Amino acid sequence: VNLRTVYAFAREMYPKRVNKDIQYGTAGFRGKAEDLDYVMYRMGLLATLRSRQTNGQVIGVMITASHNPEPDNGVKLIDPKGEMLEPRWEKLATDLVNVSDSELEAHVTKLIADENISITQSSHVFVGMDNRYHSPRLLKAVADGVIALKGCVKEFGILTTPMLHYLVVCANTRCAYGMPTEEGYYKKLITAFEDLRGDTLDNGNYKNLLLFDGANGVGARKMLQFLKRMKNSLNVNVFNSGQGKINHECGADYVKVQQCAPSGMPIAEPNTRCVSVDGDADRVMYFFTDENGVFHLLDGDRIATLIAGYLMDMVKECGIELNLGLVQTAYANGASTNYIVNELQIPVSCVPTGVKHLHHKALDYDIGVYFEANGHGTIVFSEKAKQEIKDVAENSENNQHKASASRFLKIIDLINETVGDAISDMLLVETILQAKGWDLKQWLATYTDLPNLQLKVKVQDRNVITTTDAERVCVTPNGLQDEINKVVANYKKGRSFVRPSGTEDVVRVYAEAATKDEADRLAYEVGVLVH
Ligand code: NG1
Ligand code: ZN
Repeated sequence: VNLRTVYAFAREMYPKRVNKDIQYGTAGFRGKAEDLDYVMYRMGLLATLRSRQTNGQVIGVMITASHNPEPDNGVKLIDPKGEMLEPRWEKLATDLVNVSDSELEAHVTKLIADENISITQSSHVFVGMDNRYHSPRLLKAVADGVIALKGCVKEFGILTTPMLHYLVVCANTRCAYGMPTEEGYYKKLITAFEDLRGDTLDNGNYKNLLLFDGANGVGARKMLQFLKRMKNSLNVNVFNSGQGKINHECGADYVKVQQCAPSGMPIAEPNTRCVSVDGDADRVMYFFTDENGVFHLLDGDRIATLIAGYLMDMVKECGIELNLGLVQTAYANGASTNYIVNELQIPVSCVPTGVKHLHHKALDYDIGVYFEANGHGTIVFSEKAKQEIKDVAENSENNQHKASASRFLKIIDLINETVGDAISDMLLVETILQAKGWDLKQWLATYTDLPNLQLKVKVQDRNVITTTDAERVCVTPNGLQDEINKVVANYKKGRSFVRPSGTEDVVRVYAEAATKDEADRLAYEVGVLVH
């Protein structure tokens, strides 16, 4: 590798025009698309080095700004096991992006030496992008970075984020998880779904009709690809399929934060099942409007409780014992946590915001279910769990156990264990609702959410706020937590916390209380304390 060429090329094609330092946050780098070319090129360099350091395993680079507005874009790296980039490398990413053009050469040389990277080791990078109009230009920048260091780059074009995670894992496990192709992904999920679904599509109150809000993002495109390959096993009407602006008044984040239906969808029959995904299809939300025109949201907490309860029953039906746990963040509605602990009697843990924390904690269980309230989550199974279920399916003399275990194996196949996957999660929810014969009203009746509100507060430096106890308690500024406690004490069922966002330059305030009015007031009062 001629390093001189790498930097001459960088300076000429991808100069760093931005002086402000940026940070590899909760979901990689995000910002205005026109400021990101040098970031992408440098992430191409970094992914190549990371691949070399992990003995040539495939590293993923996803170009997306998820639920952000159309002018934004971003980039996140995927580690060999399909997980988010290791924290130490997040720091290396931040440092690499912030050095000046003239420091770049010395910086990379030092990184190679510090990390003991063999420059002759082969290197493989998979790149995917969402459907923003500036994504192809940024994808080329990533590819140029990889090629500059003589790495191998495979461009997959438009993908959902979870598809890229799947592809990385398949490639690094020599196809044990599935075929590392887009077709392989569809085939794995569709085969499992259609086997589970059987021939009788309607069941009880469950009706085979779903309205799908694709957020004008990749989720819509890929859902249409699914439908082309499915045997009418799910009747899906796709809206916001790409004519409008990505995430504009639609998508999972809009529906969750605004607590209303997206635009771009027709007024359906009351109680029709509707679903929204976000711009890169790693989050999912269910909702419906009832006969009185009232909007109801079934969010990530509720999806988690539905899945956890169902899987717990499946474990029992297989006649085995596995420890199943649920992982949430502080944003989980208090009512959902109560329901999990008291009704489902499943252990629950709370971790800091960001999927990597949830995923990591979920691995502590035989079956770990994790979801953020915003609809991002999945289920992970230990090798032990998979083996035990397989044993029952193959060898049990109890026919009922055997049949349940076979069904369980298909459920596992339907789940994208590598990361939260809106379409895979949705197909799982559809499977469970169909099995129970439930409509959304019955699902909603399992518990009642506490009214809540999230606010964003602009401050000079959001990082003066530091937290502990899974972000539920403020450590600094001194005295802030005492003030929050005093305010919260005035509210029945009151709970509130503040933390600096990892993806936006704001402090987030969350509050819940017995009534909507009180939740709103509590949020504003705490917001004032932060200001
Ligand atoms: P920040 O900006 O750190 O709150 C947001 C979401 C996270 C996660 C990331 C990545 C909330 C409150 N926060 O993080 O859950 O999804 O974006 O997309 O929803
Ligand atoms: Zn997303």
